[in-house]
Amino acid sequence: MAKLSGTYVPSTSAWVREQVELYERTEGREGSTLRDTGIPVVIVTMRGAKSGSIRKIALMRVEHLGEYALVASKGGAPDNPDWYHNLVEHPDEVTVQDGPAPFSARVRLVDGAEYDAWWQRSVAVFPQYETYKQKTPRRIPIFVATPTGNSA
Ligand code: F42
Repeated sequence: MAKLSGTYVPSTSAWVREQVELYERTEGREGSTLRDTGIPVVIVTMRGAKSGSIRKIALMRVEHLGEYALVASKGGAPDNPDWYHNLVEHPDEVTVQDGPAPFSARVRLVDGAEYDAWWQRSVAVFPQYETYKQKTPRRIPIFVATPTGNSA
């Protein structure tokens, strides 16, 4: 099972912290959807850009041919989520959990036609992303997480 070393500092957002905890404790049997929408989520673990601590978030599960889109929507807020900076700073220190155990991944920001393709896939999973897009002048960044194969 892939694991990042360091001190875990939970999100300051209670509903997220609790979902992460439930998902991990039950190996994805519980806490695996966004509230009662029935839409699946994944758990992303990363290294903090400033603290160097271990940070965890839940994101909508947007998977295609083994890769995952990590959509930095933050509900259409004017600013990027804090975790955006973590992935920019430490793209190789990421795990994704989509089921019983996390796997190591490398993330990259996507642009151009690749961005458009992943945006379509993301909206197909979670149409609310389109509403978020209308809410903010910010272009919502998308990282793509590619498994690195060492699920140690
Ligand atoms: N958020 C999305 O953006 N997209 C989604 O698709 C999504 C789906 C989703 C599904 C279920 C669920 O429970 C939550 C979901 N969320 C989704 C919310 C997501 O999990 C995050 O909570 C949200 O995107 C906000 O992320 P955030 O990183 O801004 O979290 C804040 C609340 C936070 O915890 N801030 C911490 C704090 O102390 O204020 C700092 C976190 C951090 O990473 N700090 C870095 C560090 O070094 O430790 C520094 C970061 C920097 O600014 O350099």
